[in-house]
Amino acid sequence: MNTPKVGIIMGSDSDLDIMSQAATVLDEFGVAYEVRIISAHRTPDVMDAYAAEAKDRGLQLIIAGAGGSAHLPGMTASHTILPVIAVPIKRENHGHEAFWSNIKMPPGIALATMPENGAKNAALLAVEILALQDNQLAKKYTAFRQKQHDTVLKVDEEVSKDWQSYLNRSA
Ligand code: RP5
Repeated sequence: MNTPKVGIIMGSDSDLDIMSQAATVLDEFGVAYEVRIISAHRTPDVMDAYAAEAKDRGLQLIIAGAGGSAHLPGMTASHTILPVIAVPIKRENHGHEAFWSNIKMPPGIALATMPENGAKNAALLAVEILALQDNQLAKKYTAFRQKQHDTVLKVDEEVSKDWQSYLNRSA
């Protein structure tokens, strides 16, 4: 098993359905990661130790997801010099409190806040950062971007020819 480069952490197992999307993306790119449930308010001691030891254990960055007042991403960032990417968790019965909590990180501690439930983009940003020093990963990521590009061209070709047929076929 490769040493994890990315730590995917979240405040509760109730976040796992969303945060697992980051793990799936990292799997696609062959990036080693670990997944942990670490709560800023229920296990603050574990959060402190995890963040403080992360770099020495070989992690290169952390993706942190939390809902509610969502302290986990910002507090984790304050205990490590690794880049921390925040995923504000938003459920239907939530407001936008987690997003605002994360995006409003005061100056001095950087936190890269994604859109609400943006676990996939969190993983893509992680890949971009890791690819700066990993040519193989950079090639895979470039191929991924090219594939997305080509998919849009193909869809555009079909829609521009006959959008009604396209719409009916997709329905
Ligand atoms: C946050 O509170 C967690 O990140 C989760 O999004 C939310 C609710 O947690 P549970 O009550 O479902 O454990 O700390």
